[in-house]
Amino acid sequence: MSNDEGAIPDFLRMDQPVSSDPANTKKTGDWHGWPTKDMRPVTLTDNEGRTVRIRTPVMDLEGLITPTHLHYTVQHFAVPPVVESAAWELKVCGEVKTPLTLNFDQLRRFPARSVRTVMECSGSDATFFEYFKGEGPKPSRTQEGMILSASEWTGVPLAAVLHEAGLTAKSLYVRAEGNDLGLPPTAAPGTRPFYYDKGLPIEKALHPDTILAWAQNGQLLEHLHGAPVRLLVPGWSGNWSVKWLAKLEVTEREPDCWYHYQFYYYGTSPDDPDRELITTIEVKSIIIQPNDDTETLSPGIHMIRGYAWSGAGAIDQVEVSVDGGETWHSAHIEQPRERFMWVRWSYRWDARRRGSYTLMSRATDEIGRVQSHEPRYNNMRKNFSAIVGHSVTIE
Ligand SMILES: Nc1nc2c(c(=O)[nH]1)N[C@H]1C(S)=C(S)[C@@H](COP(=O)(O)O)O[C@H]1N2
Ligand SMILES: [Mo]
Repeated sequence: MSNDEGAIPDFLRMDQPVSSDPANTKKTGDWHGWPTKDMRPVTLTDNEGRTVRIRTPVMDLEGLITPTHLHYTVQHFAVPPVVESAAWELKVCGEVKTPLTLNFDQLRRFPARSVRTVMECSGSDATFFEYFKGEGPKPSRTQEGMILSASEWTGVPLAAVLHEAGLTAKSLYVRAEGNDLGLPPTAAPGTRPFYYDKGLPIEKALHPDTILAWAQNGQLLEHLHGAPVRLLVPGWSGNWSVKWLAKLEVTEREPDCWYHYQFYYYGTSPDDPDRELITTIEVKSIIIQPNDDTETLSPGIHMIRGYAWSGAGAIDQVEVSVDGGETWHSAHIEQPRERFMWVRWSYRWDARRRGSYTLMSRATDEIGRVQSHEPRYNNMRKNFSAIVGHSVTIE
């Protein structure tokens, strides 16, 4: 059979006009976007109208990957100027055998890898602390969105770059510095503006899934997510994943980064001698269906669905309660179930009887951590991960 033009049936030819069902003429907007549930992130804009903060409509998501335009963004200082990848450089210095300066092309000569991971800001769900203490209204994740998302990130292992520079017995921390300069509003008087930085312990820095990422969900990084290159530390709170990466300084002693013991810590006060650095993401689950604005449902079969994740390992089990935690039922974990990703889970609820119900979900990860009923209270209101009850009436 010949392969010339004439053999190609008309409907396969790319130069044919595309016809559309007459019903479509009434529809306007993006053709490839039909049908679409209108999903909009909650955004904050700067005084020139540019988006600077994004909260993810987690309650409306399907699947495991958060589309990039819906992925949350957080940063502490003003968004820094754009650095084109052609002008970008990364300095690798400190306790290494050979200090390096890498440009974008040189970075991309190392063998790459992709990592799928949930990213959660330590400040996610912070208002639940007040709610649990009876000092605030119940927050609505549906209306407020969340600083919680999941992406596939592509880049090179930080370990490859560190090995190129050469490690020594004194290479114990890697201080990653961004290109955003600022001064936290709560910094002590006299504190000078500084570039956002975090000092990663060498074990986590050398983990093969800790990468210097230049792409997210199949596209080069967007500026708000740290272009041209960011650090990505899967399993640890979002604040470790330094955006707009400019410098890696290897040190022997733990660097005194401001966002360590003045902000992202567990403790009772800024002077608590037992302050503990926040690292691994807690084990946590949330119910997305029915969403937390739903007050009533009709009698019948309802799917209770949600997400569950942990920074310490894959999710092993999710249980659901409809009676406020008296009895628990095993939920179905929807595949795939990956080390750093969240899972989707579902429970078929036979809700034929009218009455009041309190829905809860409880996650267990593969290292045996179980989501707790009590929040871990801390001065900075970080890492809320407790089980939240959601009341619905079947009527
Ligand atoms: N350079 C820089 N990197 C940063 C921050 C920052 O303020 N500056 N914020 C961190 C915090 S608190 C979070 S939660 C994540 C958010 O990453 P995203 O905006 O891509 O979601 O970036 C982290 N990386
Ligand atoms: Mo964060």
